[in-house]
Amino acid sequence: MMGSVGGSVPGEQGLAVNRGHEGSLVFRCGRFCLELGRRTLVMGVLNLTPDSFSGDGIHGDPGRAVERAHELVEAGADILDIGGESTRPGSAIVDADLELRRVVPVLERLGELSVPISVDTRRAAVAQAALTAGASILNDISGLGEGPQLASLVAGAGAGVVLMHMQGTPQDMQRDPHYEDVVGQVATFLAARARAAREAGIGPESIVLDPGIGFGKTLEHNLALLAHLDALAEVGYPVLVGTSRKSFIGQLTGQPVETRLSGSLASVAVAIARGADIVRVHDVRETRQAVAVADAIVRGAR
Ligand code: HH2
Repeated sequence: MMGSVGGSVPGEQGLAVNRGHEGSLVFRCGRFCLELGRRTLVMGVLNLTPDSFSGDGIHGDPGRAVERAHELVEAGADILDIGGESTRPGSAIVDADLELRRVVPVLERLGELSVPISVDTRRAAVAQAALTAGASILNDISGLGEGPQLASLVAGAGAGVVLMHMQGTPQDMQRDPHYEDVVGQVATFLAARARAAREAGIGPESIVLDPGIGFGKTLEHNLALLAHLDALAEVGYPVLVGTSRKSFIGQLTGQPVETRLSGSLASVAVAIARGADIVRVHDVRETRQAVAVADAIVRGAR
């Protein structure tokens, strides 16, 4: 949590995004106001699933999940992202009841953490229960694309939202992803979703954009989005990137998911150099080290 924020700069289509002194921004989410810009924030992933692609899911043991949440905060997570549904390519669709049973008991046991918790869901029932149980951010891989209810929930709770781009659905998104201009199309889509979020009453300082690495994208699409992340930052909102252990790293290195840490750290460093404000990762402690070095070079942060 931070103190004062300063003036404002023009953002997408004349929207003003408040920026603090020395180019910093803020992300307002529930009772938290996170400072961005001076250093990169690390979002630690806590999957409450049996089938997450990274193999790190904790399933059916809320006590162990709470322990893991504390470990991630101890390792330096600035935000915890909790999800009860795997969205890896071809994953099984989970019904809202099951997702609720996975997520809510853990949130209730976590109580008031020192960092904001985000809930990774596309379902209004899950978002509502999670925001009531203590979550401060909705991380929506559909970019609030599954009906107007989600946006009103976020606005009503004063929560933050991560709007992610995805082409297709997790079930079919990797079949034949196609773009004329992936960077332009993703930026245009996210600008439109941010506009819709604001029209629904979500404040500009509560919106973060995410290109959705691996969500309906080929290797070339992912590389173009990371290389041109600055185009997304120009939309006028903070940018979050999730590259951790993803298959494009396997495609480039030949490594299986359990040994993609080095490749993941390289992608984090480049994402920071290209304008990422928040990185979503499984390996928080190791990422903090990469972020400290990248931030010192890119932002002059010590
Ligand atoms: N990636 C995953 C899930 N949620 N949310 C955002 N905003 N950005 C991402 O890149 C992103 C995300 C996939 O990673 P993971 O949660 O580890 O896998 P799974 O969906 O298989 O549980």
